[in-house]
This record gives sequence, structure tokens and C-alpha cells, in this order.
Amino acid sequence: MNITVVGPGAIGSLWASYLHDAGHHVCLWSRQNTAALMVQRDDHPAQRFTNNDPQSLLQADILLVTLKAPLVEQVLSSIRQHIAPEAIVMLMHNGMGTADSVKALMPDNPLVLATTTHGAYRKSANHVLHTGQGKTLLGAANHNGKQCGFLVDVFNHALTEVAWHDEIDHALWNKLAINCAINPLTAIHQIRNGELAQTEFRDQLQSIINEVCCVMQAEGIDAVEANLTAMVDQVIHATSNNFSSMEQDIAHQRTSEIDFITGYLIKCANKHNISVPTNHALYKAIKQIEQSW
Ligand code: KPL
Repeated sequence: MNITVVGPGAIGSLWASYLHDAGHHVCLWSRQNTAALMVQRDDHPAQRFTNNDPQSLLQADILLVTLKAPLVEQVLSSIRQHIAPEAIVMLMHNGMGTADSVKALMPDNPLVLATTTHGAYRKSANHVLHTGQGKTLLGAANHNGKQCGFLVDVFNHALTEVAWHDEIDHALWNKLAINCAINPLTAIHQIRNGELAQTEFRDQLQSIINEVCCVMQAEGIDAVEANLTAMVDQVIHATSNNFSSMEQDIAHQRTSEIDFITGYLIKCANKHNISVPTNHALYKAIKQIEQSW
């Protein structure tokens, strides 16, 4: 298939490389202004990808959009004229809330949402490391997206394990719960994920999870606080040596995904008149840091 990866950061480069190895014709669309980009995955020979070619974009059967959430609307608006109306658009990023703007922008394109637990680390601009095996879930976000179950085979063939989720929102909410718990706290304190296991963070974490759980239930998600707590603890443990993406964004003075993680939670909480003071305080703290730059 013709696949264009829009926003080849760590996860995007990883998928580009595996999809290329699986025999697909993969191109990139990136902020780098060169006609080609080299990507090396782990110790494999570097692969050459066409970059920012409008003709290739027009021929894409699938757009794998791995941009960070705050960039999705802006970048897709800027390239919309080069996207065929039948091209499948797949969003894969932390946080929620971008699907509505993409639906408004490209109402006819099949829209698929994805969440992955694969670990990827960009050692340098052209070198990506696959740091942890994970699972990828795909699901439809609009009517045309429901016809895209075959993508499971396409993506599974490149990088297992991939599954289709009929209620992808449930999976995205569970990931949002993890990100609400881990990302702002590690960013504010500039600590590794594992440090959240210290007793000093226990009450705050519990309060974050309790608020997220109430909002999830109001959104019709079958959430149980004890299960969310166990899931967050498991991720803190499994990624204890990692710095979260928000910790890294704040450390490098880059705009974080807070509006699409805690910000999205707060929007939903407001809709249901649920008060979420702990998450609100974390949201404000991150915004204050970003505004101080
Ligand atoms: O998704 C993550 C992130 O850093 O954004 C977690 C799961 C917290 C791993 O670090």
C-alpha cells in the first residue's frame, strides 16, 4: 500500500521503518525541508524515504498521523489539498480531542484512531530505537472508518500485536487516565516515572485517578477506580526508568500535550458538572511553567 507517515517522530519513524520492511511504499511528511530522509531502526541498515512530496501524499492509501496532538489540526489543514478524499486517516498520539477537528476538516475520509504501547526512542534525528514491545489497538472514529478492519492485517504484518477495538474510545480513555496520572506530575517535578511510586505521591495519584474515574463513568465508560489504580501502578513500574513525554517537553521548553490530556479531562468534567480540583491544579501548574518561558 502507499502509506505516508505524517510527523515521523519516534513512534512515526518506528512504524515507517517496519511498514517499509513489510513491503509497503512508505513516504514521510515532516517539518524538515528535504526531499528525502534517512531512518535507521536499531542496528538495521538505514532506509531512505521520500519526504514532503505532494504527489506521493495525493497517492497515499493511508495517512498515519503520528504528530503530537497540538499539531494535528494545524498540519492537516495545511496539507489537506494534497489528501485524496478516500485516503484513510489514522491518528496515533497521546491524549484525546483531535478527532472532532479532523472530522470537520475531512468529513469523507475514513478516520481511524490508534493507541500503542510500543516503546520508541529517537536517539538522533535519523536513528530510532525500538525500546519496548507493545500492543496497538485500532478503531473507527466515523462511519467510513468502520470499513477499515483490514488494517489490522496490514499493521500486524509489519509490527505485532495489533487488534481492532469496537469501542476505541474506551481504550483511549484508559490511556488518558495513565497520562493524566503520570505526565503532569513527572513534568512538574522533573522526575522519572518510577519516582511516582514513592509514598509522597500516593494521595495525589489516588485523587487524580478518582477524578478521572468519575469523568469516565459520566462519559459512559465502564471504569473501576481500583482497576485504573492497578493499571497506573503497572505502567509506573514498567516504565520506571523513563522520562514521560511531558517531562521531556517541559525540560526542553516545548509546548506540552496538557490541553489534550488533563485539559481534555477538564473539558469533559465541565460538561458533566463534575469537579476535578486535583487535575485542575496540575493543569494550571503546567500552563504556568509554559507561560514563564
Ligand atoms: O505515554 C507515556 C508518556 O510518556 O507520554 C507514558 C505511558 C506515561 C510512558 O512514559
